[in-house]
Amino acid sequence: MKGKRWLLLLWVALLPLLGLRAEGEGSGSHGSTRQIAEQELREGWHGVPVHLELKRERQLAADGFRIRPAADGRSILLTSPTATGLLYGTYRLLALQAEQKTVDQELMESPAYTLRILNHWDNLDGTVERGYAGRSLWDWEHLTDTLRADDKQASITYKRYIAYARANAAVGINGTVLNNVNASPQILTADYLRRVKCLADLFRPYGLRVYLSVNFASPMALDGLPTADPLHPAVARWWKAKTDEIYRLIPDFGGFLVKANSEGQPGPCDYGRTHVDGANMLADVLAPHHGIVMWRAFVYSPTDADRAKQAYLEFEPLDGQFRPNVIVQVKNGPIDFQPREPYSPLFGAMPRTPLMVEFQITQEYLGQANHLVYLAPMWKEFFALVPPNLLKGVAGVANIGTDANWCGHPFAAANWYAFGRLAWDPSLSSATIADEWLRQNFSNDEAFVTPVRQLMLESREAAVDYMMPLGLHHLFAWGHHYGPEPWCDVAGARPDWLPSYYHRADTLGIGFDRSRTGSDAVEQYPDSLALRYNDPATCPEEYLLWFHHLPWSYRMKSGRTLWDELCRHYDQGVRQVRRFQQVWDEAEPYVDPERFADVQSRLRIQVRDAVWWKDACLLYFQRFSRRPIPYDIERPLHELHRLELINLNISNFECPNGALLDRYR
Ligand code: BDP
Repeated sequence: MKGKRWLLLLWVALLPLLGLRAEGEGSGSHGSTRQIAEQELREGWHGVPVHLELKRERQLAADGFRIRPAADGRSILLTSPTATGLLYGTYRLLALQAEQKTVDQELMESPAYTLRILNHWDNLDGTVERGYAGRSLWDWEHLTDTLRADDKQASITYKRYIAYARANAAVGINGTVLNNVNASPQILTADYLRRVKCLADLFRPYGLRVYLSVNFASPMALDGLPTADPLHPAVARWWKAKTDEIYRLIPDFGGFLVKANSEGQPGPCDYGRTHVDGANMLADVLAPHHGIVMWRAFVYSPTDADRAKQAYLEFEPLDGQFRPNVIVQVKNGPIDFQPREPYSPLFGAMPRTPLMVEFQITQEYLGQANHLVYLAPMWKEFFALVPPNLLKGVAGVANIGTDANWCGHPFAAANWYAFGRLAWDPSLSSATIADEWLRQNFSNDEAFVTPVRQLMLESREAAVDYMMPLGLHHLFAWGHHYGPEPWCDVAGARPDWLPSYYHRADTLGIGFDRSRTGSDAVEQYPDSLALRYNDPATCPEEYLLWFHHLPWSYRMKSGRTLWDELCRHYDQGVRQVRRFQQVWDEAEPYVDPERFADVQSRLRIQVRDAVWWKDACLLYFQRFSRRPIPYDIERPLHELHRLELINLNISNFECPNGALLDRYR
């Protein structure tokens, strides 16, 4: 931790810092939440007096709020049915002030979802799975029963917890799953639960509820039960006792997130039971406490079935069988957080089951902390096809760590922000959210905001273009998923862990045939979409190679061949990030030197990586297409055989992209 810069670099930095609070103040009464709102206004609000009032109103959902300027303009009335709503309204006022917007009209907001939850993939040893921003925020060692303000380390982390809760409240996030879905049973020991309670107490006044990921085999691992069969009475008894123990410590505990029978995790299917059996058993022990189970649908097994079809095949038949407090949590796409996927067909296919979408905020497949990729457009693409009211809640895999700027790349915090804003109101546009974030974090100067907002809006499409355009997916390197490895072949690996399973390039063409005559994944979509996706002539080109295997000579809408079009997309991606460099360099007068240099340096890496992606993919696919790269686009800079040697898992490799390796480690 370098000084306290981490506090200064987030959007809430515009708000004055809270001091260290007295122990025990996180007791969760409405009073303390309200006091925080009042203190925030006292310290950060420069306008006319704001009066806070707790008040039920038919038009407002629980944590909604109404902001009403008095007719004479001399005061503002902020009302909400809950103290948390008052706090949200307070942060909205402060945000408007930071964006230099006047509060001269009534403003009424209610959250679209009651579940707006971050999923931390944090391990108990302090590492973060797919985390690119330092270590886990949770300093388990110092999280003892009382957080002592005189203990230096404890006080640093204490302030960070408060800043974290505050940042979440500022964008309306109201839940946090503290630990990795690949869960260690240890989290449920009495010792860890006491520490979890500390966090829950700190977060409560900010309206932030704590949840835990649980390992389905915990009864065996922790107490030596011979089985974790959900229908075995001793197992259900164990979970009931454990759940009661949790609620004695944390009366408003949110519930469990479960990854079961997925990628080697234990689950009910190990005992011939179903996901319903497992989820309902947990739901029953949580129900008396009003807790929920978020049961993940990220499942795929080494069968012959197309991996993109598997979650649907396993879960759709279970519709209507889950308890009301089970929510099936489904990744936005059918495979795994790729730069672009069509939506998962499970949405819409389980009308009698509450569903949550799981987005990935951390950029596992999008250049990690090195690439500037603003994710709101990707999530909006999902909401354009999946009506927001079909969902019960929204979860996002967090990108937050102990790095001085919280999220690694200075612009990655925009994705945390955008996640919260869209979970609050999925109808907000990507541009509005980018605009808010830039104004709150950098400058209100139009000369800065307009071009940088445009850069952000284009950044996701640029990444798709230089990584895997036209519906290509999973061309990533083995394990770390950073760079390109379309050739990757690991002896003995499951086929669906290898890029060739997905791109299927051969001398005839490229792409995965998921049409009716192929794996028939199209059949899982509603009829109108299935029809559209099934025919290459009507399939949106951005999904073309997701649904079709087509000849290299296939004519695209542009009149070009598929091969030429592919080359152009890669080239376009590279040219766009070069343009981003220019935009950023021109923004120098509006940005502090430290953040300016940081973003500048990461953009240089991004451009080099984009060239790396383009060369690796085009030179590799050229082996099959046997066609020239169109002569009017930039020639490859690398030799394919050298790119094939890159292995970021090997420390002494001489990489053509030295900076990348420095950053990566
Ligand atoms: C994949 C990640 C892996 C996660 C898994 C999951 O590579 O680390 O454990 O998803 O979501 O994207 O369970």
